[in-house]
Amino acid sequence: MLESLAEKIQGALRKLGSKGRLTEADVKAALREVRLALLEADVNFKVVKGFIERVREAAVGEEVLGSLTPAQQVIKVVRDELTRLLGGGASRLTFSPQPPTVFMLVGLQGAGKTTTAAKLANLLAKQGRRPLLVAADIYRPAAIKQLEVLGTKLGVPVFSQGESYPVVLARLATEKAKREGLDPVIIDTAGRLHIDDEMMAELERIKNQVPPQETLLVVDAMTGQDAVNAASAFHERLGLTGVVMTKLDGDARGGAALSVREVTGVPIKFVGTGEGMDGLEVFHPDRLAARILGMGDVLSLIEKAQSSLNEETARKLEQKLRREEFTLEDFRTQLQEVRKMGPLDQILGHLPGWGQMKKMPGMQVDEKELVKVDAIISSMTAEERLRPDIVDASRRRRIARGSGTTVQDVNRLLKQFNDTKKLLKQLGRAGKKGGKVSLPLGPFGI
Ligand SMILES: Nc1nc2c(ncn2[C@@H]2O[C@H](COP(=O)(O)OP(=O)(O)OP(=O)(O)O)[C@@H](O)[C@H]2O)c(=O)[nH]1
Ligand SMILES: [Mg+2]
Repeated sequence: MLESLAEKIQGALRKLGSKGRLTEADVKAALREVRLALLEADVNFKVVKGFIERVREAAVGEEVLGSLTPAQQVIKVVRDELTRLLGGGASRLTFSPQPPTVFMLVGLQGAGKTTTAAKLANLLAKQGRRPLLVAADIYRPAAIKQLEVLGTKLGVPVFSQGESYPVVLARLATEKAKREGLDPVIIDTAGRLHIDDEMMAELERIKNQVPPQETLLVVDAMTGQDAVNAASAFHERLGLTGVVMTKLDGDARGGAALSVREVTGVPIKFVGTGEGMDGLEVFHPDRLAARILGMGDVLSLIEKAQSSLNEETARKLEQKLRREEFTLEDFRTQLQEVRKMGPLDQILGHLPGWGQMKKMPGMQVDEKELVKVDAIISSMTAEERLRPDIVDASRRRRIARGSGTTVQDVNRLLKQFNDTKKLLKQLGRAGKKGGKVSLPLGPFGI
């Protein structure tokens, strides 16, 4: 996510770290590079100007320059300002005190409305709600079908009525939801290539008829400042309550994500991080800021793990860890669970310093490795899986032959297993201390 921007900003700030005392000129030089990085990432130039101004003011204050760890202080200032720019704290969805709550998704063609509607339903269903999806994009029959397919896959009901007017459809859907205790109602609307009056007028009519608790604009992060312009236009006409920034998993430069809140005042509430139904995350400005600065986003990683890990499996795993009975069989189950979370590279992207780490030799993530691991564990006897310490040299040779791998592969797996065991033990211990996991926070050590 926003890798190139992150790399450049980290590069600029790392230079400060190599100096003892900082002068005002050092700070200015670093900020010039940060400014360039932001502009290259297509952040709105006014936003960049204001941002750099605020950071400069805070960073050349006497406290920073005179302090013992001036580089860290500057990084902290940048992090705080970046967090503020991105909206401060996380902005949650509002639910109506009188159900059903209605969320309306709007946006330009191909931004990801239909996918986001389904992902949102999935997320809320996992939290125990009973959403109803509404196919209000009646202009393309394929659009209704698309939502129905996704709904069926997720086991979420989809309300559609062929070509009934969207306004009528929205009303009927809300009535149905009320009758059947479904909540929230998530309306997927039609997109247009450009902002046109007809589309806005229809969305306004739906809005007045229902009215929704949240009018969420779905924008494609890959479209840069166009996304910000679209947000301004939609907000002016409809009064948006939130933005969903999709396709941040791709090579979006970040300009849209970093500008939209400051330009429109509308908070980003969710980010889309993949085409799959789990690719939607609550947006946390502080965490994205930390990630851009290479401090990692361990909290999001843990949340993702928690929502993907089967609760029962997680509980069992924890018990085993506590009793120190974690075996290779568990290791394999855990690997399978991890694979459910999504592409490995994306998962690891949450880790502090991963951007740097993955360039190091031997750190490339290879999904094929996981298949090998599976084969190796399958070639072990039940006893060996329970007690890997009995796997001596001759057993290693047998296992390698049986799994079509090499002894080195088997050695590596056993080492990984031991490392994981250690890491999990640490996490388990930290988890018990009020849920705060204290991992080293990245290359700057803040
Ligand atoms: N990589 C990635 N792809 C996404 C994401 N969100 C949506 N997409 C993809 O973007 C494409 C368009 O998504 P749709 O949900 O159909 O977009 P839409 O806004 O409903 O489009 P229209 O109904 O034509 O206006 C699809 O191929 C989705 O899989 C995301 O967060 N990441
Ligand atoms: Mg659609």
